[in-house]
Amino acid sequence: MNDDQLDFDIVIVGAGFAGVFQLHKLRASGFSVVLLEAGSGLGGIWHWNCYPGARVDSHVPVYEFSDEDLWRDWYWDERFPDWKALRSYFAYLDEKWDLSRDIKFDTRVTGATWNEDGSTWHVATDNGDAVRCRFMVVCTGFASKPHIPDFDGLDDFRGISTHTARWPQEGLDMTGLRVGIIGTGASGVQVTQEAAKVAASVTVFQRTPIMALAMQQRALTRDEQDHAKAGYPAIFQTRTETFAGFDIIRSDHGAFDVDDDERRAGFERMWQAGGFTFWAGNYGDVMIDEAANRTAYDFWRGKVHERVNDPAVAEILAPTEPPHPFGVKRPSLEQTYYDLFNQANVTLVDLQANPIKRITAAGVRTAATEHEFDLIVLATGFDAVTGGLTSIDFEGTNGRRLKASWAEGVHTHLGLASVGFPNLVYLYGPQSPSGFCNGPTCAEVQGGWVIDLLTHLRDRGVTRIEATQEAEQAWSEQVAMISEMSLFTKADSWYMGANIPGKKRELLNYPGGIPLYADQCRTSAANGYSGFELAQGPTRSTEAG
Ligand code: NA7
Repeated sequence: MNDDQLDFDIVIVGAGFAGVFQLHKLRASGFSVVLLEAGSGLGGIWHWNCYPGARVDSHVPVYEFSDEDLWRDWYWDERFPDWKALRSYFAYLDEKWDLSRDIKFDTRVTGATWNEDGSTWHVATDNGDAVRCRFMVVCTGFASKPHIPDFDGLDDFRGISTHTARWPQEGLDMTGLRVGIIGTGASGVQVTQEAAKVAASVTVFQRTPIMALAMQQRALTRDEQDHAKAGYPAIFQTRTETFAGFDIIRSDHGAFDVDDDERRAGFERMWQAGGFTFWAGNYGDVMIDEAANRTAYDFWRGKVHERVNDPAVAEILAPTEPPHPFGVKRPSLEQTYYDLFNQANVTLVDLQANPIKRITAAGVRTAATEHEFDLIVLATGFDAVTGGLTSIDFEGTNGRRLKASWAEGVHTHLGLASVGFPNLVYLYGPQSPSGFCNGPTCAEVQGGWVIDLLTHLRDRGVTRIEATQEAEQAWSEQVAMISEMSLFTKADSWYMGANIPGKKRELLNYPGGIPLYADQCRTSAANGYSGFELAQGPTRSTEAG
């Protein structure tokens, strides 16, 4: 390779929904593209997540691509598919879109350096491969960096300990084991439901109660899916018109527009619909008005208390006073979670009353006692939204580092690009709707915009694009302004970066919803990509293209 040549027009990082969509579309548009993926297979988080019970909280058919050529012949077995079904879906995508031929697996991008003279990125990987490209599209998702708390003594534990996202790919049988599960987010709830079926004992360590909603899981037949497919185009359209990219419409009514009986009946209908309906389809003011929010909380609490026999345990799971408003920390979906606490082999430890002191050789020592385990499951979440990006050592203009640049808080334009990092776009990143948005919706809405952008630049011979300082500032102000109007700031959540010690507390995602977000992306494009500086630089050719 000589200095005038690039290896590829575009390097994509990550083979989850966002990355494979980019690969498929960019290749079809004639770009030379390679996708670098740290894992050994497709799927992003669904490559890593294989703990028992791992499944998506989005219902069929919203968690798949809208391309009819895909969904026409694809069938799911359950309304909320598990990780095995999702891996099969990615295998199907590979077959239909012939993805793997342009993917380098087991290749973790460790750093990338901007070369101003050539308007190129030089990408470094952990296996020594280096790649030179014009543009980078980083699709590392919001949950690619597991968070393992700094517990004293974690290395002393003589049993097995694993983070949910690093569950052994060959499997780990919990039958007959004494299992400790730390964390009660979506992963903790799911793994607890499976552990309770087979383990000798399950001890759940809860720091903050999860407001888990009824999944209302059920099997799906091929016939009913064939019948439903006539409505898929409308569902996929609706997905782009709702706040969170689902086909669930929030009510036009406020919680107090109706009387108590009618409100309860409304809540019950949402509950029976299952999934995120009670969250995304609730009364219009539930996410912005604390009194309205409290009515939803109290209904949810009543549902939990109906199922848990011991009132003291029920009170820990669903306290009289909410730890934070309902829905401002991500709810999980559950099937049997609350019933399990009636089983003799399941114990709940309230870490508020009884914090973890240290991990010992035998298990977990809290202020009150030592619990002995064969397996400790760390369902402790992720350095969400930014962790995947800041784990890569991006060096932009004048030696600027992305991680350092965001140390005092994130700043982006459209949640897609940052000053000092030309020709670099990231999908599902900070200040985009990502954390609030159904994955495939975001992959298509944001991803489609990126494909149009890259095509526009190529067609006009533009070799350098960078967000402007003014645009970045305006976007950050907009995110801050909308978040002040919401209740999101009232919880210590990964939405707020508050789950990681030392991370700046701020709303990490765009809280204005998909339609408003997409509108502003479209306006920028219609104005020749306002908020970005476009320049024609030196011409380079690719070896591949
Ligand atoms: P989450 O939702 O971030 O949950 C992590 C859980 O781990 C949560 O209950 C935390 O309690 C708990 N946690 C984290 N650190 C500690 C320490 N140090 N001690 C005790 N407990 C701790 O991660 P998930 O993997 O469940 O889900 C991530 C996303 O994936 C989810 O939102 C979906 O979008 C899919 P806390 O609530 O912080 O008190």
